[in-house]
Amino acid sequence: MSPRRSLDEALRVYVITSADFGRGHLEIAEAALDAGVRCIQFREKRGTTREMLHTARAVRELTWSYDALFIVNDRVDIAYAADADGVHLGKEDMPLTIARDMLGDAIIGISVDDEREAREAEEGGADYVGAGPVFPTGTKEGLPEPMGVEGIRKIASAVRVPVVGIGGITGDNAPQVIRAGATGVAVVSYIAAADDPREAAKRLIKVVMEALE
Ligand code: TZP
Ligand code: MG
Repeated sequence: MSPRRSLDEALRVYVITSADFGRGHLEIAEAALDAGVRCIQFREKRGTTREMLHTARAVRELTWSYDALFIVNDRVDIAYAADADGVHLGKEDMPLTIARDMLGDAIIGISVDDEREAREAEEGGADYVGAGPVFPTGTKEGLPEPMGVEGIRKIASAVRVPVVGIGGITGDNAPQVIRAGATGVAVVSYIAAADDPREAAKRLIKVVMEALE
């Protein structure tokens, strides 16, 4: 399998852990991995660096045991120290070129709002782009207006790197995001706040795979 193809496949259902919904990072990651998810992002904005590193390492170990990718949100230092496969960066985080110098050939994902930003990220060497919010979401504050599936369609036709849709994605609307050209969907609350996170992840995988057929 080419590296590109295996990244595409790992990104189909991309589960982001968050401790904001009453469950811990490990519990969320384990439910998702057990359901068949192949890419976990550790997203934690609170606590000390030591605490973050401790939890990130535990999630890293778990992802290894499932042969899944492990990506750290925002923090290049934590990604490096936890031996992550990569990092996901937004506009307020380490610039892409510097992160690339620091992390070598690790996976670097960049958040983008539109086609112009997506092209810039691709030209700068991003491995994938995260595009959103696709739909309204309460999970993150200060976001621009939802881009809808049309926003995904425009971004996916502007770049060759994988496009991962994010924001308000559920088992009901994920197929539209995939059919608009996204390689995969990234979710926080659909898994972290689910009654049964494992079942939610299984459902998401199922509908995404069906939408690709
Ligand atoms: N970036 C854009 S939307 C978003 C982030 C981190 C939140 C996604 O969370 P949810 O719960 O899947 O809508
Ligand atoms: Mg960020």
